[in-house]
Amino acid sequence: MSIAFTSWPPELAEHYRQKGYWTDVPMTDILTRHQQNPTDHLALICGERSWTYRQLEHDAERLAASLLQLGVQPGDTALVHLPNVAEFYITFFALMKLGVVPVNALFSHNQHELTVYAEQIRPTLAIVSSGHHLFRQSTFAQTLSEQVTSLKFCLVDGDADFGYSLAAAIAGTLMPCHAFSSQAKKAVSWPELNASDVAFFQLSGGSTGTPKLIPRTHNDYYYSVRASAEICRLDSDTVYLCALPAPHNYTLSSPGALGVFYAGGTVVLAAEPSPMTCFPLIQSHQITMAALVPSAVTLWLQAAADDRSALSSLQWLQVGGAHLGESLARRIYPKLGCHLQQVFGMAEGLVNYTRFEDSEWHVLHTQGRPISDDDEIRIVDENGDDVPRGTPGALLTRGPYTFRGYYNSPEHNRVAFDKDGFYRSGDVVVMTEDGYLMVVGRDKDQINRGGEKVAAEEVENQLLAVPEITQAALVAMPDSVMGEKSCAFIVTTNPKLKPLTIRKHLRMRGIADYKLPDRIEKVDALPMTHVGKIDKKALRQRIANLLKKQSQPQPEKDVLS
Ligand code: J2J
Repeated sequence: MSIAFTSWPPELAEHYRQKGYWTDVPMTDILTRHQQNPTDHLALICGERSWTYRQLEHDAERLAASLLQLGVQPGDTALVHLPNVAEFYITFFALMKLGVVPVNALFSHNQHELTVYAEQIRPTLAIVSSGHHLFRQSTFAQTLSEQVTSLKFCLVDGDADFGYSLAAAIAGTLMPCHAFSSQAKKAVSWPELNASDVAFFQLSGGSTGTPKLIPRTHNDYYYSVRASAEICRLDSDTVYLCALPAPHNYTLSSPGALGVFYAGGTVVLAAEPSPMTCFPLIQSHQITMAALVPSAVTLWLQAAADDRSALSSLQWLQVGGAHLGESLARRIYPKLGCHLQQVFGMAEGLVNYTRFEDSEWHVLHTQGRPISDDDEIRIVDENGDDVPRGTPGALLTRGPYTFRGYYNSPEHNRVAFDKDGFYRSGDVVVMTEDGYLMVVGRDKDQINRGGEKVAAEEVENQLLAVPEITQAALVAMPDSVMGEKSCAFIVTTNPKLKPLTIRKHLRMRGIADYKLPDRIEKVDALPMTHVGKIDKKALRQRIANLLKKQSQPQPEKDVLS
């Protein structure tokens, strides 16, 4: 059984097929297409371990076979929670082969997010890591399976005294059965996949109380991957550093690891994007391309000022996920010695790139132009009327790889899309005369914390669940490294309530650390707009002014007073 989701209208689907965007080939092809190559190229490096394309496919097959043995079935769903390790991709391809549809949670996600995702997709299977504090013992897995009764199997990467061993499942030694002997292996037949079906759920950065899931089909996602690989000119010589979270849409598909696998290049995994972790990897694996968020670029520039000799192989640095200031952009080529490519994308679909042949002006000042000629862009004013080029407006889009509805969210979908199926991205952009986009603001209630998206309402709900907090509003405040951090304004019945206590409460409620308010301001009342909504613009202004005042040198005290 396939997952029910809102698909494209038949006439658009037909158009996307005719244009060759949708090829009706499932994404398993990304690996299988390399299996007959006479040279078995290196696909993946993770620490001391590496995989060729044949080894990667072989491991994915073995894991898929183990899962079949366990009783996992096509059409089931899975909750995956793995860090940047090779097993993430092995799992991704194994599940795809089986027609099992995963949510790949970020490793920074905590019990709140995992529970919310599991409640939405009702998974049969969880694949987790004992490297995360939630899965060091069985307690949380147990609680989750009691709460979400569909959950039957848990596979654990790393040492654990519960569940099945992921390593054993990949090695084909999970159970003393015959299915994994070479003879029996031939008997395993994979289900026929329909490329119009949902391949996996992508995560929305969101602005709502509950994190939303984005169904991505084989057809639409594979198109974005192939087109991205082409735009970024990937080939078998590409050595790509994946240092941001592997499940993120950016590092998965823009062109990301899938783009690199499609092109036959090599993906090198890093645990996180600090220069201390990444520079030695760049040097030792002669990495040619990396993807960063602007806050990490700042750290790379600082480190490279001392010594950039490790970066000599790096040709292209992609920067996206959050606003890249022009002055930072300007320093990339002279200080890191590599070219900049700006990327403006979203897990919901639309991705824009500056192109290699673009002028310096476009690369420094714009966030690129869409992947596809059939990415339809509308930029509108508050009445929904199109604005002329050069004028800021809200970005709406539809196209061959932009989704048509959040999973199981009919009410939210009514506001997230216009009547013609255009997705309201929540970004405020300007389009140049020649069709490039500049992101100049946001009209969604979200904080972009160095590329990590925090939905204000989700955190506000958690704050309101803290005893003695009666009102809460989360807004963005400027930060020199992260671009933005979060500030919570709260009204409380207890004037002695400490930020530390509030954070402790939020931690206990199990929200991801990056969603914890960076600053908490107590106020007597929240300002309201004339239509009775919390005036977040006023709050943003208030915290920005306060920060400015605090950063100014205090006037020296008169020694006589
Ligand atoms: C300003 N804001 C940006 C940019 C994204 C490639 C790259 C990034 C994402 C991503 C992605 C921005 N300048 N260059 O999925 O495939 C903000 C916008 C956007 C939101 C989407 C990809 N690049 N943004 O960041 O789903 O506000 O995807 O709507 O996490 O990030 O966030 P997300």
